[in-house]
Amino acid sequence: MALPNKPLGELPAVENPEIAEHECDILIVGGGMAACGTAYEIRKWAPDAKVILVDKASLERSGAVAQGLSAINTYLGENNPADYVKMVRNDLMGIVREDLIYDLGRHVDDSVDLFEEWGLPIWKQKGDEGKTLKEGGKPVRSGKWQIMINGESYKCIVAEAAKMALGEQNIMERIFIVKLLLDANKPNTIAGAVGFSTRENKVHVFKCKTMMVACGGAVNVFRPRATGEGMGRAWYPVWNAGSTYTMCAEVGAELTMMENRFVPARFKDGYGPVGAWFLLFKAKAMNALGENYMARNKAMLEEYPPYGLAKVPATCLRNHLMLKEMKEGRGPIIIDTATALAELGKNMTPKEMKHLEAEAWEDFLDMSVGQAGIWAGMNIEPEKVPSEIMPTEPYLLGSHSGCCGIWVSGPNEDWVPADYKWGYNRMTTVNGLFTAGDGVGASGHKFSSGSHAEGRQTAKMMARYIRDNAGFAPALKQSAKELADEVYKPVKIYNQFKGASTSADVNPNYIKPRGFMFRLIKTSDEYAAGAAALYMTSGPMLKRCMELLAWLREDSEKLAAGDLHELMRAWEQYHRLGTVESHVRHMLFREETRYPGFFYRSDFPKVDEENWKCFVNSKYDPEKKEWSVFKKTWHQIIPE
Ligand code: SFD
Ligand code: AMP
Repeated sequence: MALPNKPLGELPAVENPEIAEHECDILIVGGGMAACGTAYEIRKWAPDAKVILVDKASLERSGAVAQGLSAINTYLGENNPADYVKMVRNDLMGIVREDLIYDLGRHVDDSVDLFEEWGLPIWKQKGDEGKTLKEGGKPVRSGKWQIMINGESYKCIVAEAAKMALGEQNIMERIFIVKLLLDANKPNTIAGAVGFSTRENKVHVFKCKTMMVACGGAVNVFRPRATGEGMGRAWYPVWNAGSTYTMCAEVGAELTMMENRFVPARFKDGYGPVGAWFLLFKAKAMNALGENYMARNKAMLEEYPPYGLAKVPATCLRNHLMLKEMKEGRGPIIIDTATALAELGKNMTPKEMKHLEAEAWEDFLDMSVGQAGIWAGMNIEPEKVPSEIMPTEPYLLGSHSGCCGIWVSGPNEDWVPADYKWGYNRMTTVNGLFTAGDGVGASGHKFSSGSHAEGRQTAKMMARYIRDNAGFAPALKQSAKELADEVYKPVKIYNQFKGASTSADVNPNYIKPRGFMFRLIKTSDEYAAGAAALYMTSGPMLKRCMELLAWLREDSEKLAAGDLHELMRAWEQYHRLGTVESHVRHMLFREETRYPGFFYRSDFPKVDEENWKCFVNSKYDPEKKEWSVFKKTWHQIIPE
């Protein structure tokens, strides 16, 4: 049910929007890789259930894969799931949920086979062109786990399959979900959600028996390196605003490893990913003196056994070595694209060489078009001129090379430790509430394919959940009108006070989302180890950060919105705030530096395996309105 594009200009918000109420068995919140996986799979397990999918954007181009991708980063192929667990464990400095990772590893390839069946072109080795993966065609691997694709239309392809499986009439686009709703009678049980249309003055209230929330990770939660107009450019999708973490936490879902973050090394300013350059094109990074800093600073890796000593040292440690160069004034950091292409092209004909250069451009044209724009604008021919790379601002996510997120049940199988499972695979600690992709914590390196596969896994479990709870009739605590008033509160505040000053954006009685955003990202950047602080913080800095965030939370009651776009921005900022608070709360609790290169605690500068080889979890009590943060036991399942 796509709504038409809006006309030029923003759509004014009215004080009393229309209210629409919907009832369904299964609600899917989000329309990204994970949600499309659920939508595709659900009919198989629950053919008669009423299912609704709600996306804040348009399914065809929403979420992290909006621009497309050049690689599928998780395809096991000839590898086995136990080795996949070992790789993820090492990359995330030891503390991961091995049950979830193993479970994902044994299912992910099936999603990749489907993508190919639906029309996604997957590169094949010479001689195997025309053969699908399923038929034994050998993919072109950029790395041990990654395969190359022509992926500009990746999301369109995956979305189309989801739409066809679920039926377009069950897909509601451009509806921003603001909060989840607990059942009025059954404690700790999900019963619905409320959101609003970004295209018409309409609040939507949903009642459901079970729900899957996959609204991606959190972007623009730290002051970005990009400024001014460039602020629209970030590496991860700017639209994903921590909705997953904040909304699930607010209904009492336990969070895990929210102290974790991802600071990717990226091509400077355009945020072009580096994977294909390092892995496929075999490029080397170096300091301004032309030295390979991974070799120069090798001894630093030895300080972090076993994570630094693996064949591929953990991603944060690779950053750690790069940051040393930057801190000591040996920047800019350069990726030597010219030498890499020359080496690869040594035995190539001019025609083959041209093809190689085209692939270098396509890597960005397929997934990060702004980077290609920067190359063009700065006269950078990668076969002639090197490029700068840099560590970006931090991102919070659970599906790429980070692992913050929600604590979920693992598979209900014998080999899974008892405290890792409570019945339904990927269900949070709230009954009936599931998550996947960036939502699932302590289980990174799923990427696009793994997120889709995980979404599919939740489908099967949600079908079982509604079967097991057939008598459950969800009931909401608030009326639809009360919920609509809450969602439209920023509009009422704006209308009430807009006459108090000559500028719509500056007012003694309210704060606009843009101003709110600047306060939030300045605070996280300066106090919670952002790029400006070279990713350094300490206990006192984090405590101060929490004080400043508490004042911002007070002011979140006064967010004001004059139009529908601003109303979405207001709630996005609210979701970002909750996510940053969780991040800082966890950073403060974990008294060690578990991820050097992602952030440092000056008061606890080393990894402390003795005291901190455990999860940090937190939980909000929606009744008492109190947070608790605590340690949770880590289990090793796969031997070294
Ligand atoms: O190059 C609401 N990713 C890569 N994965 C790969 O497999 N290969 C790559 O090459 C990858 N790289 C990469 C990647 C991402 C990006 C942005 C770039 C490069 C530039 C990672 C994957 O894309 C990622 O792991 C998955 O997409 C995660 O899936 P999921 O489903 O957890 O999140 P999503 O796809 O972003 O979808 C989120 C959805 O939620 C909606 N939404 N809906 C309603 N209400 C709200 N409040 C909402 N908030 C958000 C969104 O609209 C969206 O539909 S590389 O770097 O390595
Ligand atoms: P990226 O483009 O940085 O998002 O990375 C894509 C994939 O390549 C991910 O699986 C990364 O873990 C991997 N990767 C990126 N850089 C390196 C590197 N220098 N060495 C090994 N793996 C890498």
